[in-house]
Amino acid sequence: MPIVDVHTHIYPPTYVSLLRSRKTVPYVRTFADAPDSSRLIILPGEDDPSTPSTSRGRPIGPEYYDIAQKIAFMDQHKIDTSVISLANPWLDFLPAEEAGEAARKINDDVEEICARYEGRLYAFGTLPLSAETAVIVAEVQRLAGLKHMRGVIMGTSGLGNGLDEAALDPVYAALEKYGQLIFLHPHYGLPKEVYGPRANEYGHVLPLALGFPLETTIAVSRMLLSGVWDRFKKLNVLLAHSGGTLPFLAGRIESCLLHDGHLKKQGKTEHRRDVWDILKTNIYLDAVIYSEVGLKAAADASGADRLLFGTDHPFFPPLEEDAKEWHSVTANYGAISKAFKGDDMAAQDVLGNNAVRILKLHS
Ligand code: 5CU
Repeated sequence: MPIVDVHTHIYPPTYVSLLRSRKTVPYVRTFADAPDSSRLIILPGEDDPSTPSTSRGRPIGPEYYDIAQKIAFMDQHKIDTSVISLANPWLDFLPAEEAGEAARKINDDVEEICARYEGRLYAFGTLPLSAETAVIVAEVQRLAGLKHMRGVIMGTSGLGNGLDEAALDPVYAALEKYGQLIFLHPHYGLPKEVYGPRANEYGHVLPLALGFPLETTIAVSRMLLSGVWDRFKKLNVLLAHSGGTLPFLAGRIESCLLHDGHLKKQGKTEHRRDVWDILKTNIYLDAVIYSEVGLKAAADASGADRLLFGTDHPFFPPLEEDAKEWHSVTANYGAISKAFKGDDMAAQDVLGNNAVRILKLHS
């Protein structure tokens, strides 16, 4: 039975060079007080001058860009196949005139990396979302012809105003037409004020544990409310981190909608697909939630046949230098075996069969 990791990132060498050439977030650099260690600074506000340079962002080593390290990690954790994707913030920050060419170069690099490890690697491509719509649509079409591409990874900002912007419709139409799934992944989190004046004392816990999942939840809710899935009934989206908090909050979203007089007057509470229908028809959820409780909510909301194992490698490496196994991986394996205790078939499906079927791997 195959084990397939659908949530696993890479910064290909071309992208790392781009980050090394930059002076504002996102960038990679070394600081004078620690010249031997490069740091990857990507999240909004991560280079705040009040943070010592040696704890800004995260150390970046070859596990972020060297595919041999990804393969070694897969071997170590018994992962047969990985569907790799460029990590955040993708190409969101590039000026319009540079984005199209950068996307083609990075997608070609990733395609070539996959071809080197036939059968072990597939990928989600990257879209030049700051470019003109025609350039984005052309890249969607081009990706559909690349052997190892199985969809696209996207953040929540879309063309700049979020995923409920009508201007995205031609992109959604192209993704639907070419049968390409969106792997929706957070990056921007929540405004830093919500974390309070002591936020610096809590490291990355609040933005990563709560900001990321809430960002995803809000982005998907906006898609739902703006009727994206009423217009694009076959548009499929894989949500990172088991859907943020969507499985837990879907009932509340549906109830708030039904009780909204303003929406009712506009006829928006009827003649629409409800959240539960979309969760079971258009949405897939990764199994990167590290606990049985969250995983069971995801399975209840979308069905065990729509859940896909993931690791988030190379993020969350073990802090112990001699550790071989990554806690982030064993926690996700453990959650699957507990959530599907007594149902080996469902566990196998989540570990790999679902990904093979949904992403048409090995075909
Ligand atoms: O640790 C982090 O900042 C991240 C990140 O930026 N992206 C991701 O996918 N996981 C963790």
